[in-house]
Amino acid sequence: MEDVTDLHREFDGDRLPPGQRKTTAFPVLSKGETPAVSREEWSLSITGAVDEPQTLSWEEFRELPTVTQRQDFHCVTGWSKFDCTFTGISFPTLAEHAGVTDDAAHVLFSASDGYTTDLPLETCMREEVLLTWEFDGEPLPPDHGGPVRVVTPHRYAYKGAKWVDGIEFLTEPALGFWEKRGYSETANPWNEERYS
Ligand SMILES: Nc1nc2c(c(=O)[nH]1)N[C@H]1C(S)=C(S)[C@@H](COP(=O)(O)O)O[C@H]1N2
Ligand SMILES: [Mo]
Repeated sequence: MEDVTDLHREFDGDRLPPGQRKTTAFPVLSKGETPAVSREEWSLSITGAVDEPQTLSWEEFRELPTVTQRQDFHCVTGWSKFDCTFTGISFPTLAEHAGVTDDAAHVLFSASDGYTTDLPLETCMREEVLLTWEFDGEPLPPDHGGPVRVVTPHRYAYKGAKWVDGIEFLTEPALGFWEKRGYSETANPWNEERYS
């Protein structure tokens, strides 16, 4: 298993980012109800600045190479959970499969509850940005984003869309659900980029 719990070094920070407290619980933070989506019903649409827009079924998605990583999880409301084990497909693997075009600069993730979040493409093109379906060896629980969610251990967790069902490659930045409501577009926990 890959261990990426040391990525804080890249940001010259402690493992526990400033203003965070460690929790062993895994709180649920959702803007609304947990949507009921089975693996069979789930699909992922990939659109925008790509060679060929496509929609992957669960089976097609699962044909891509997978990784298992140990990661930390930092919520902007102030809690951090260490040593989460996630299995999934890395964002660079997915981007390569999609054939991202040269003019792509941002990525807008969307989810079945209407949630959206945006990140620069280069912030997504990291091996630790995962589309994950397994937490600590078990199927990802619905409340935590199952069947498939995104995790962004180098950014506050609101950058990781639970119940992800769409990835749009953009040539310009966009504002997602929390970014429209004053949360940071960059969201680096080691710089305490909480609000914009
Ligand atoms: N689709 C969707 N993704 C989401 C959210 C949401 O409301 N809807 N909340 C975000 C926020 S603010 C956080 S902190 C994390 C929480 O993940 P958890 O509920 O698994 O702890 O999911 C993020 N992803
Ligand atoms: Mo959050």
